[in-house]
Order: sequence, then C-alpha cells, then structure tokens
Amino acid sequence: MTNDRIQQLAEIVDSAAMNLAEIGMLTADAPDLTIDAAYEVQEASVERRLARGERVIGMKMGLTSRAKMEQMGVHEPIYGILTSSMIVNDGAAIRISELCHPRIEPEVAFILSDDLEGPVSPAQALMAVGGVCAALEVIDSRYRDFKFTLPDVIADNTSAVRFVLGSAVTAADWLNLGNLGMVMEVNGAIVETGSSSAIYDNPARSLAELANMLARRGRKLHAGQIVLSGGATAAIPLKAGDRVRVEIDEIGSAEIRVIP
Ligand code: OOG
Ligand code: MG
Repeated sequence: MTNDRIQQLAEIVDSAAMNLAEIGMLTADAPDLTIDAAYEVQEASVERRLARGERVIGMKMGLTSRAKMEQMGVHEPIYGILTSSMIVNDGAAIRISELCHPRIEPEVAFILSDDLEGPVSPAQALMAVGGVCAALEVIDSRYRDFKFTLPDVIADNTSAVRFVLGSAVTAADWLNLGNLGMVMEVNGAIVETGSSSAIYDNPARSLAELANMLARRGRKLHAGQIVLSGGATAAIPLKAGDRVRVEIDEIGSAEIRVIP
C-alpha cells in the first residue's frame, strides 16, 4: 500500500473520530489493508493528533481476553496508542456528547519505570514496571455498529478514546498479578465480575506480548508510559448519568462518571 493511501485511510478514521461520524469498514474499499499497513494507518492517524498538540502517553493492548475476543469476533491481540487527550482523572466526568457509541471495560494498568524493548518474558517485562493500577477503558469504535475486522480495528487505533487510572499505585513485585478478582459496577449495581487471569492468563504476559509485538515493528515502550493490558470482561454500553467503578483485589479502584 502506498504512503498516500495510508495517509488517506488515516484521514478517514481521524475525521470520523473528530466528527463522531460512524464509517464503514476500511477493508470494504481497501482489501489490501494488511495488518502491517493497518499499523501504519494507526501511526499516521496518531501523527494527525500530535500535530493538533496531543502527546503520546502510553500504549494499550486489546483483545487479550476470551470475553473480549468473543464479543468482538476478532481473535488476535492488537495494540493501540494512548494520547494525552484520552486520560481522565479518577472520579472525573466524561461528556457523552463528545463520543459516538461508547462502551466501558475493566482493565489492569501498568506505569513503566524503565524503557522496555522486546523480546522479553513476562517476568522480564515486570522488571520495567514501576507500579500497577486499577483502570477503566472507554472504547468508541469509529465503525458502524462496532463491527470490524482485525486490520480495521488496528487502523482505528483499537477504538481508543478515554481511560481512567485508579489513584492508588501498587508495586508489582508484591502482587500475584495473575489472580486478582475484579468487580465492575454501574450506578452501584454489579454488571461484570472477573479475574486478572482473564487478561492473557496474566496482565504481565500481555505487557510482554506488547513489547514483543512492538519489537517486530522496530518500536519499544518508554519509561513513564502507561500500558493498559486489555479488558478482562466484555465491554458495557455507556449512557449519560452512569457512574462506573471497578474494584480490583489488592490494587484498588477507579471511577468515571458520564455526563451529557
Ligand atoms: C477493540 C479494543 C479492544 C480491549 O481491551 O480488549 C480493547 C474494541 O473492542 O473495540 O480495548
Ligand atoms: Mg481495552
């Protein structure tokens, strides 16, 4: 795929995100959108955000749990880029009017203390982690009805739109990260329960896989970056008035409110 075509596709997903206009799948008109080309579209779309003053603050893994793979009908892990316009303070409100058809999912987040370059094992990856937090990710696919193929969702920066980290940060070395229970509540009612083991067996394994996927494209993670390891349960649609909270054993809670 030519660079002009990559830039064209990046403009389509970026404009859809800015205008809250659902689009059809890119692969319908671009059957030559390979996974590699899709990551190039993703980077080009984030370049457009950077040109508007956003900064890269981390990376996310997606489709790392069976629940998410089954909900979305895509069965391979993917990664996306988190920018400064996406982070929300713990307990703060997001405006649903700025989003198209948002959903929310419970996640485990890492804050890196060191650069991390694959290939690495999960144990090695943990050595680059400064702390672990509970997190909620709001995803908002630019595709009609949240329907996409693997290259489409990669090109669309893996539906990234907002996320919140819990206020508490726990040292990773004290945790059995692969066995933390979690509960997600909407307006005080439990909507999903799960375990960190749902995230690629262990969120540390998801982090290592991210470093390894990045290494295959000549990229790495940087000290200070945030990493979302992937939704542990299916994602839940959001509406104005919702107050969503996740509580994860040992590492605490994160909360977000939704206003019109
Ligand atoms: C793609 C993003 C998936 C996760 O945690 O699995 C994701 C989507 O479901 O729209 O963020
Ligand atoms: Mg996610």
